[in-house]
Amino acid sequence: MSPQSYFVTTPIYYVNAEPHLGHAYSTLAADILARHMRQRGADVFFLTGTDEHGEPIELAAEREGITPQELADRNAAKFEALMPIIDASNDFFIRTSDPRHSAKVAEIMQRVYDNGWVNKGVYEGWYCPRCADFKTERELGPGNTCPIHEIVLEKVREENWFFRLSAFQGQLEGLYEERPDFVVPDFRRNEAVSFIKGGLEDVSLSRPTLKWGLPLPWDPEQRMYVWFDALLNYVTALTFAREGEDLTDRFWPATLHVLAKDILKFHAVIWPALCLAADLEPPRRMTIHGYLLMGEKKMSKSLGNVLDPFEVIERFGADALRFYLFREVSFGQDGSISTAGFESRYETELANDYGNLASRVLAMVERYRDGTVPIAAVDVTLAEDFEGVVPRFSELLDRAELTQALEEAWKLVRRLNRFVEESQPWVLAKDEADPERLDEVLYNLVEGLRVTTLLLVPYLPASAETLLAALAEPERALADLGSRPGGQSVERIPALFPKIE
Ligand code: ME8
Repeated sequence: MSPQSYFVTTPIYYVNAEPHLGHAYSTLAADILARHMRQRGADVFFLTGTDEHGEPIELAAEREGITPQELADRNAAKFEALMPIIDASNDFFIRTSDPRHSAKVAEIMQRVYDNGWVNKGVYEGWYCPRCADFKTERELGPGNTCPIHEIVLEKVREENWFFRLSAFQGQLEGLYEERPDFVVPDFRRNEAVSFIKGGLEDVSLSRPTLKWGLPLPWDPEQRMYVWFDALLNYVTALTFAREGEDLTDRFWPATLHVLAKDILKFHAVIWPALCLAADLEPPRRMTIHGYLLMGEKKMSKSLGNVLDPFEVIERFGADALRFYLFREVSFGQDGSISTAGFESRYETELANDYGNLASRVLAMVERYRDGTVPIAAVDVTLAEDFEGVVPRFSELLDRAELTQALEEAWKLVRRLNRFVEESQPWVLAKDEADPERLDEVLYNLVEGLRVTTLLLVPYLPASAETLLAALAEPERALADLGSRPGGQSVERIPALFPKIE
């Protein structure tokens, strides 16, 4: 396949609190896609970072008696440190308090203003300081509460600048008609479309009372509503991520934004309109995932109930966490996670199905063939089950079906285990009753393990590297069963996923 550019992003996370597993989840989804696309030879740029302005940060800093910048510095460092720990291969980490970002935002917003997409007006409505978002009457919970944070909201009335979102109604409807996969999965697309069809209102672009925000270039008394500053990160980052280089032409429009359903409206409605208003091409696509749930409630900084990714990784390793999250929770849906569920999948799937398979195969090649993989033919029945897996797997990931793609790979893991049981190499090895069949079985096991592990690289990057090195595999591109003839020397390795004590 010819190299092509692939720009994938995560939401930039608020620095009013520390990173939790929910943030790791979105980042890992983007990482899996980025790693997979690199294997396919694409020119990949993977962006993540932190959203550092706005009232939630201002309020959190005030509670702690420090400045917003101090709070931002402290927590942004924790988000940045999370990336290597979860093995995220991001190409850049943007911080919106970076002056290079601010300068670019001012330039773009001035263009929006000059193009005539901004109005002055009076805003009256329900504002949630934790969401940094206004709620419509329809959205309010009982007793005028925020449906997400369950806090009582105040009605505010203030002079604001407005972004003329309503003017983009027709263009947005047209965009959704032209591009059926602009938002996936479909049920999220339908939500966005029905929101648009319900009639768009202009949105508040600035707040006079906000202190911790970027000044509007044409009215510096007013501070920019954080969402405009935040959404623009996806384009500003490209202008300064590489010293002395502007990556915009190479990577914009973004191939894929990864985000959860909580910020669908901002990305699927406001963001494409803002792009149009700023003479930018809208992104190609976005994939909306659900929430990781612990005991039925959304796991969040505000509601507590946080599972610490640092702790999980310390015990089980990043690969195990990556695997569990995308195996247990069907990507796109909400799903519950638990320590018990985690341990059970670790034992049965990672340690037994995969780790044990790898150990057995390597051990048998060493014992029966002195560590050299026999040169033999592809087993016909095994070939049937591997047939077409590379395009099938790739197509699933093209649609951001991360759980289904993992299942495709795991079917092969299970198939290889059945192949061991059916062919019983230890019986064939007795007195070398049928040395050719033993050659064939060992060759096919190594080959199957190689092909499957190449698929698993994005999910289990560290373990896959270890195993591919042991299999003397120099390539990382996806491969078909039988594409390598055998003859290489393999090495035994310690258990990839040791049993939990
Ligand atoms: O909304 N399950 O930042 P944020 C799954 N700064 N994903 C979760 C999650 C959970 N329980 N909790 C959080 C913001 N996430 C804005 C975004 S983008 C231009 C600005 C993930 O810190 C998920 O991706 O509240 C969600 O959309 C995001 O974190 C919200 O992060």
